[in-house]
Amino acid sequence: MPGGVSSPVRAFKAVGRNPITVCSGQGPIVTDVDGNDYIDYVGSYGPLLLGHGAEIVASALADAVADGWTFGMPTERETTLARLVVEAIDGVELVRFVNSGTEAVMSAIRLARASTGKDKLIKCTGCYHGHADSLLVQAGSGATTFGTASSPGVPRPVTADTLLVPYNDLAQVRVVMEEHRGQVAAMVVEPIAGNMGCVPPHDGYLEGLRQLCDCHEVALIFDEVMTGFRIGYTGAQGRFMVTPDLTCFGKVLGGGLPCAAYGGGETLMRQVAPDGPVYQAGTLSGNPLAMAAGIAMLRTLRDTDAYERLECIGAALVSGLRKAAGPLAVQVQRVGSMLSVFFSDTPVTCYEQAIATQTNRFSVFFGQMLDAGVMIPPSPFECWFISTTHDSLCLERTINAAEHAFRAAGEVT
Ligand code: KE4
Repeated sequence: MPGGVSSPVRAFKAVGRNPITVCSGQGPIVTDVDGNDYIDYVGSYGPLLLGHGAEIVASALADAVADGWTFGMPTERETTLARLVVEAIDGVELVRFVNSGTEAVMSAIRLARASTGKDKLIKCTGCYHGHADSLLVQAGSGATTFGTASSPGVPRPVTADTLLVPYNDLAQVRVVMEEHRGQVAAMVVEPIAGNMGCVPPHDGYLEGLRQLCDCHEVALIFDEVMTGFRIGYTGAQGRFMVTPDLTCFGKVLGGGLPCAAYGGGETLMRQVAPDGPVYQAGTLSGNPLAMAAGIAMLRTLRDTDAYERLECIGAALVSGLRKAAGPLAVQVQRVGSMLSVFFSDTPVTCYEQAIATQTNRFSVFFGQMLDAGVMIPPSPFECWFISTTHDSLCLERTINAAEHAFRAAGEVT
């Protein structure tokens, strides 16, 4: 396997350490093949809001396995999960399941282009929407980690229609829409950026995007693969009360199984095959195991105080980290149960500022935390993910480890 991994960020190249090979996880803890335990803030990069091995998900999976795990035909579990999504998200009347966030965003963009009859796409530098060709331009997440502005192998004509704007910069979106008036099909955005580190939207940013898209007849696509069902049951669009034309989901939606989706209003979604001409398909889309895990996850999130608990844990962790950093120039930025630590003396509001932070200090911080048994994502451009199982003992150990790790990082100039 290239890099010995199935996804680049797992190779730990950005932090100069050998990757950890995990053999099991339970609650907030993962155990590696050498028997070392770590408090886990990677959380599979987002899905595990209920921690590793959540009993309610495990038993739903066992039931689904007993029924058979793939048919290539509709199943009741698909309809049940689809109904949960439609009931949770105001802007979604119909939803199509796919197997990854990449597929969800790629398909939503195809639908937006088909329905508007226009080709150009606006994305923000530093926002990551999966590895579809047209989106690997100044992408965030692993692509930033590798400093790959846009991956080789992507033909120039494919990215010629992708227009870039800085995150949190409404004026630049206005300029680009004016410059390409009548040509822009869609703007895709992470409503809370999580792939340049955690960067919240400025007040009014999302509302401004909604207005600009309405004025220019551009489809607004919220990529909620990371935020959907993580920062609240109604996602970022519910928290900020801005309704996009299309929403992409992933991660939490499948409870840790390969599952993603895109959805929107009926008129738009009825253009998707077989109702309409916009083709998109997938052998294992809507597979019963992922549906079962997703149903268990969403019902738990809907019916319990999970989000309140996550908010308390997140607030306690952030205040502990800020205290542990002492006088060191550090920004701890959080929305709900996703956060990140930047070595910077000013808040990070866009990609250009994120890549200007002291990433060398981050690498030292990462290594010290790892050696202390705390696994944070191996990149300053990823988010830490909290679960409902991260208890006060976890927080105490994390903050103690951070005190030493910040001190060591502070010695790096
Ligand atoms: P996947 O194709 O990896 O399922 O989803 C792509 C994607 C789309 N949109 C957003 C907002 C995302 O965060 C992602 C994937 N996130 C990264 C973590 N930052 C996945 C981790 C990895 O690449 O291994």
